[in-house]
Formats: sequence, C-alpha cells, structure tokens
Amino acid sequence: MTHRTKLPTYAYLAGTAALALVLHAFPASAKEPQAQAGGAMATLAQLGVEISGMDPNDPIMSKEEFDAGTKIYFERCAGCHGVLRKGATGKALTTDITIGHGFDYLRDFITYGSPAGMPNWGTSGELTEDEIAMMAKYLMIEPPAPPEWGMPEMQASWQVLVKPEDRPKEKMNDIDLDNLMSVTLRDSGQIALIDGGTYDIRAVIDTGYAVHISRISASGRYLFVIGRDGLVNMIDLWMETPANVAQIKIGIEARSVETSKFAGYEDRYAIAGGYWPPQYVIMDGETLEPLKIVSTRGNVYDEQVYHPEPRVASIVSSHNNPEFIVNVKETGKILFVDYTDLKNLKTVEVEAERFLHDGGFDSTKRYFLVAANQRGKIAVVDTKEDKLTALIETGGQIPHPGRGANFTHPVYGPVWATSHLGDETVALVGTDPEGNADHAWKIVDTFPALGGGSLFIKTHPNSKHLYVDATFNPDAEISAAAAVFDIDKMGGNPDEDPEFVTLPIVEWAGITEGQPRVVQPEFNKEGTEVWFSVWNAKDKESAIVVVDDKTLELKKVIKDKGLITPTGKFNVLNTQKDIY
Ligand code: DHE
Repeated sequence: MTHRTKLPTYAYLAGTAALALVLHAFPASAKEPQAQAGGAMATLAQLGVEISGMDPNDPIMSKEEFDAGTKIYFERCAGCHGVLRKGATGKALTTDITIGHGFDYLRDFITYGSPAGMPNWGTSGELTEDEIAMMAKYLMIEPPAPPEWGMPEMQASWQVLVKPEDRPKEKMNDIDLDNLMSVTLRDSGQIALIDGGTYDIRAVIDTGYAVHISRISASGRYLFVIGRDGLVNMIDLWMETPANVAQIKIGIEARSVETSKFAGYEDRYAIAGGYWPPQYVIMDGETLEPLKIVSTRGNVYDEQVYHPEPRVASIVSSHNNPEFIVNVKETGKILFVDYTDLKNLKTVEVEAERFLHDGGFDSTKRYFLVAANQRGKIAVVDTKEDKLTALIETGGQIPHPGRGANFTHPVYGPVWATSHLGDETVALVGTDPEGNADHAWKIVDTFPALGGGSLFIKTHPNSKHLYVDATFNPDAEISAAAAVFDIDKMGGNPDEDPEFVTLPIVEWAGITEGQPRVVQPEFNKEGTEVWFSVWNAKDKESAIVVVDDKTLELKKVIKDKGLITPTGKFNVLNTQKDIY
C-alpha cells in the first residue's frame, strides 16, 4: 500500500494548525510602527503597485486593514515565511519579490495554494475573499518588525511562584513519575499530566499558548514547557498536585526548551530558544531567572551573508560535555554552547546546512542527528568532539524525524530513522562507526510507509516495532491511521520493501465528527505501550489511543472533555533519558 502523495509542507502545518501568535502580546508601539502605517497609507502609484479597479492615487490600504493583515500574517504565515518574510520553509515574501508578482498573482496564490505546499487558504474556506485581497495588498508593503525582547522585558515577565525553599523536600504524591505523560493541549493553552499506569488525568496546568514541547530536568523532578508565545513554565512534579513554580516570557515567538544534563550540572540551568527575537536565553534551573541572552543573528553558513532572523529550532542537552546543542534554522549553524562559565561563554559553531529543524540522539547519545528539512538532509554532529560528522541526503522530501527512532536493523546494525513530510518514505541512517563502519552515516535503506505528511516516527529499546504517523496527509483515511513495521522482518529480502500493518487509530477512538488527525507515537516507560494523539478541532472531541506494542491491539481510549486538541506527548523517563 504505497501512496506517492506529494504533500509538502510546513506552510500547511503552520496553516491548519494555525499558530495564533497573540498579537496583543506586542507592545502597542510594535503594532503601530510609524513607517508601516505610512506604508499602508502610501498610494498605489507611490509604491509602484497596480490593482485593477483602484485608482493609482488610492492608498494601498487603511491602517485598520494593515493591523488586521499583521494579525493574520502572524497567525498563519510567519511560522513558515518568517516574521521579516525572508523565507525558510516557505518562500521569501519581501516586497522586491511581491511587488514584482503583483496583486492578481498573490491573490490567486493565497486562494488556491500550490502543490509545493502553500495551503489553499481561499478554497479551504479558512480566509474570506476580502481577507485574501487584504493579504495580497499587505504583502506588497514592508513588514513590521516586532519588538526586541531583552533582559528588562524578561525580568519584568519573570515570576517565581513557589520559592525553592518553599517547595517539598520529598515527593508528596503517589504518581509513578517515570511513567507520567505530559500532553500538550494545544488550543487550550494547557498541558495535561496523564498517569501512564491508570490513564487518569492527574493535573491540567495552564501554560503559554499552544505549548510546543515538554522537557524534563536531569533529576526527573521539574518539567519545562514552552508556548509558541515564548512563555516558559516550570512545573514541580514532587508537589501533591504538580503545579507551576516559576514562569518567564523569553520572547514573542518560541519553540524549544531544555535543561542541563551533564554530570555535576543536573538541574542547574534551563535554556529556551526564540523564533522572535532570534536568540537563546540561559536561565537558572531552579527559578528560571534569566542569566544570559545570546542573539543568533549573523551570517548564513555558506553564503556568508547577514540574516536578521535566524530562528532557534531544536535544542538538546549534551550527555558528553557541559553543553547545550542549539540548532539555528536560517544560518544552518549548530552551536555547542558551553555552560560552565556564562561570563566567558565558549561556543563552538559548526557549519551544517539550512534550514535546521528537529532531531535526536543516536542510541549511544554520542551523536546528534538533525533535519535540514528544506535541503532534504540530515546533519550529524559528534557531541564528544564538537564537530560535524556527516551531512546525509535522505533521498526524500523534507525529513521530519521529531527526535527520530533508534533500533538495531537485522542487516545494517544500529540505525536511526526519519520519516518525511513531503513524501511517504522512511529513511534509515547507519549510526555505528565502530561496529558497522561500512554503513555508518549512510542511508542504508528507504521504504514507503502510509503516505506523505508524516511528522513523527518512534520505537523503544524494548520494542520490536517502528511506528510512523501521516498526520498531514490530505487523505482523511490516511491521516487517521498509523503504520507499524516489524523490525525483525526488515531486510529479509533486499529487493522488497518491508511490509507494514495499518492501525486504524481514529476508528478505534470512535470519533466520527470532524477530521481528526493522528499525531506523534510516544512510548510508556517500559516500552510496552504506544500512545497516539487523535487531534481534532478545538470544538470537537479528541482522544488519546493507547496500543499494546506486543499484540498491536487497542488497549485504551482516553477521553475527557478537558482533553482539548492533544498533540505532543512526552513520557517523563524517555524524555529525561533521551530514549527513543
Ligand atoms: Fe513542531 C517539535 C517547530 C508545527 C508538534 N517543532 C518541534 C521542534 C521545532 C518545531 C523547532 C523541535 C523542538 C526541540 O526539539 O527542541 N513546529 C515547528 C514549527 O516551526 C512549525 C512547523 C510551525 C509552527 O508555526 O509552529 C511546527 N509542531 C507543529 C504542529 O503543527 C504540531 C504538529 C502540533 C502542535 O502541537 O503545534 C507540532 N513539534 C510538535 C511536537 C514536537 C515538535 C509534538 C516534539 C516531537 C518529539 O517527539 O520530540
């Protein structure tokens, strides 16, 4: 069952899963930049823009329209095209390009989308004709730059809700913390903590908007989550009912958070990465006090031209050195940031590839593999020696591993796997330079899974299965299922692709309303169950479906009226120890 669907993209991602980056988070001055309002009021003739039916002396748009356009742009477009419209996963939309395209072209493009991944905002009914006309005009005016967010702003937003000395001295609840799942409730601005043994929701905690990921401190006590609006929440899992103990807003838009894990530095520092402003901040690991802010603006690794918006994508914590590994999307650089001396900060800057996104460690935790998604490559760095090990072309379109999946292939030995957003392929990279040198840092096999639009792939050291979703496949039947491969049967016949079983996750959830998508397989602590989110619209029923890893049968459907738009799930032990 092979579906060669070309469904690229992040534009789609940012679109359907519209990131409502709350504009009211901007100070008023940012919403009304003088130059922009001036640009909005400038006449078509002054800007050299023609729109049929409008007089050259008409202003291109009113200030009210400009404000509305700014809001829509941040909600729907910035995730892919960048705040300054320099392009990343989506194309560049700077005025030299958009004015050249003209109004009719832009309007039609926004209306119908493109096979290369631009969503069909008009024909899908997400934007009205008037909104699209407004956006076509908006794109021909210079973009407004959101405000910077430095130490004064961070300090002002920082709150220690429960001081370290007032926190419990021992665990005060009966939760098996290792088996707790932190579940993103995307559109309600919360996370749910679900007991992996009883499936009970033990707490629902308010967080920033559309939390992106959860990470666990080295000790396993503190849970950190980051909202798209840059709000970091620190949750103490030892409390009778786990709750926020500190929070800080580290910027206007953000995706990544992590904590120090190297021996001797457990729970000492936290780090968060910003999309806007493009920077990372190192914080105290017990209070979130901001200690050091470092801008990632700079030159693109290959062309060596300046980029004003190099966003921080994934961040992981090295197990081999006291370092954070910070992936900078637009400049294609991987930074090893040494946290032993924040006053004399040492950073190793590795030239990798554009546009860095998500990734994870190999099974030994020595190597980190990260997708340079628009170049179809995986960059591998050695976290012991702090250098680039390999750049590997996957052969697929837009590799999107999440943290990837590590297993021992019957023929090729230890491998790390990624699926792809832009096509149906799964690619396996050999990761054992000592024992399997011939296969190391090469694509040893690729084979099809359910279809394009895959976001995440997962296995566990105790499992013999590899699970692959197809969340953004345009076919509702495919996005409602997940593929599972039997690892032992891989490579038996080198001329044949491994077969997979299709798990009808949405059908199992018994949800018939809306178009729920299956996203992100995540294992429990023992590696005996795999959990899938059934992600429906905010006003419709969603669920979590738990599958028995041995039998591949349905084990449990978790439903609750508070389970609104569940997406990412993070098992405490697996996340703390980087097991995947
Ligand atoms: Fe994600 C990981 C960015 C859209 C769910 N996502 C990541 C990471 C980045 C990122 C940089 C890696 C963080 C790390 O490891 O430190 N994601 C982005 C985007 O820029 C993008 C494309 C558009 C946007 O506007 O946000 C985007 N992501 C989505 C979604 O629409 C998803 C499916 C649903 C949601 O909750 O928003 C989504 N992203 C996730 C999840 C992970 C993730 C569940 C962690 C996976 C894991 O297993 O580690």
